Amino acid sequence: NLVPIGRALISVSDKTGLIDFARALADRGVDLISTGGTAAALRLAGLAVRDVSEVTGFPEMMDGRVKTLHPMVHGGLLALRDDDEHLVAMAAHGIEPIDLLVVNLYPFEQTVAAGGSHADCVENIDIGGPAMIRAAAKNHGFVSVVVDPEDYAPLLDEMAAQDGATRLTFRQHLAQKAYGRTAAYDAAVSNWMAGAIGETAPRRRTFAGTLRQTLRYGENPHQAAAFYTDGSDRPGVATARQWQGKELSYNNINDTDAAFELVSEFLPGDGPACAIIKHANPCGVARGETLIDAYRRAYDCDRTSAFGGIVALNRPLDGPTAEEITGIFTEVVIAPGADEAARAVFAARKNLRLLTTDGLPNPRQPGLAIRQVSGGFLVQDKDTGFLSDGHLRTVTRRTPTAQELSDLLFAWKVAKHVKSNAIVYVRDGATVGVGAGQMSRIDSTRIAARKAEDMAEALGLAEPLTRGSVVASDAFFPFPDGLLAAAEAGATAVIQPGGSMRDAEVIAAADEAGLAMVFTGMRHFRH
Ligand code: 93A
Repeated sequence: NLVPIGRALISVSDKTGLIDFARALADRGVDLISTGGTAAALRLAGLAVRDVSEVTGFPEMMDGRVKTLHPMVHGGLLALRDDDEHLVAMAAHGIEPIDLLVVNLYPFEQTVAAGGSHADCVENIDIGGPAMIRAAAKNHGFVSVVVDPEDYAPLLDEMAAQDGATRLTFRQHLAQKAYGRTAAYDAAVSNWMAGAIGETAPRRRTFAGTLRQTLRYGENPHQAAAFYTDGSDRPGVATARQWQGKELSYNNINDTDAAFELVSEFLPGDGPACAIIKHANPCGVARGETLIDAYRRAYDCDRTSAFGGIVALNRPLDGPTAEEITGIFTEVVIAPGADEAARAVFAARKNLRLLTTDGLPNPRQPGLAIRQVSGGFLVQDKDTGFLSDGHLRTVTRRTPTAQELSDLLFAWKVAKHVKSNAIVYVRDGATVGVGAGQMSRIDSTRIAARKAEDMAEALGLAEPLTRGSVVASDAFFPFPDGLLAAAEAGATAVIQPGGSMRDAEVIAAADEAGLAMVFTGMRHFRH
């Protein structure tokens, strides 16, 4: 199954590493064929190369739309070298075997990401490249196909070890990767077209990603895992720069994403904000006069859970906040930047992972949320539901005060990012109790209140911080009991979607307890 490489067709848009690679092939005596731009680059570097037009007997035409789509190319890629009929056909038509195909495609994804015009995007849909890649990959019994400059060095190593040839297993791995690339490419084209024709609903979507990194393990050490990007270039964990610390784990990536998406609900105009996440749920979220103030107030919601947490900030990390964060063990810090003083503080903490992004993701930008079930995928629009106080309807006799209203809106934003059933108590722009992921709403209400009691004890306060707080519920209270439990914990105002069969009972209970309650008419389930 060893196949020596005698001839290579190289046609690449991304010319990274091209010259060194092609020179190494030429030094091994490999005959080089190339398309226009690639051939020009190789010649400029002093390498001998034949134009593909010489091989096909046709000029590249129609703005390059037709350059390699020819039987002289595809015959050379597809012919079975051990099939007599194929060999006869090759001889009859003067088709030379191509043993190595090196292609990377027109930069379609980059053109879309850069906001290219419709015509530009269309012109960057590569046709000849994928056709050759698929042909070469099909014929992996004889042909090696390289679609990624990162595979140049491994291919040269393989050739060095195999005396200028490649083994079948090596070619199989290349072919498997090649089909993944063409699938992801066509998925990007299809999804761009969906947007272009206004088909934005989660119907008719194609799913494929590009491997960003393999992970040491998944949620548990016995699970293998990897991280794929979807090419959307949204500021976040997929595009962040990691300055220091160990490689991110599967759970780190999941939690960092949850943290950053949550803190991004607080636009820079809302002032500094901080979210601390554990197991994909917030254990503290706060606004502050300064960033360090926001961090301290978020930390004070649940100091126990914050240990080993993920910290996300809505503005660049500064030195004093960095110093404060190092007071406890933290897994990851993510922020839209970090100044030199902050980086110097963290440099002494080798294990702390620092990630920075170019700005915050826009929480209202539409997108898809995908989850797997056995046998399929569930796809829905991302929850970009957004509320302003204009949407609120006061349903109780008492109207919330301005301070209560501000805290209610804060609590609502946080509740959107808490696993259901979600209950969030907030006081003065900081969470003071979070109840997450319970199967009954009343349990979430009680757990959040009890955690606030524990914190009051730890901080040496006379009473829990839920006294004089407001509370948000991600979905309606089905019975008055949850609402009454919140009132008992000291909440004075409530925000919830409303819409229960028993709304009238719940409203009456609120009036009885002197609570102000607003309905949002919108639910934020998150499972
Ligand atoms: O326009 S194409 O779809 N038609 C083709 O026949 C064709 N053959 C190769 N694009 C085609 N290619 C692509 O050209 C390759 O996939 C590669 O990305 C690019 C290299 O062009 P150049 O060598 O002129 O820079």
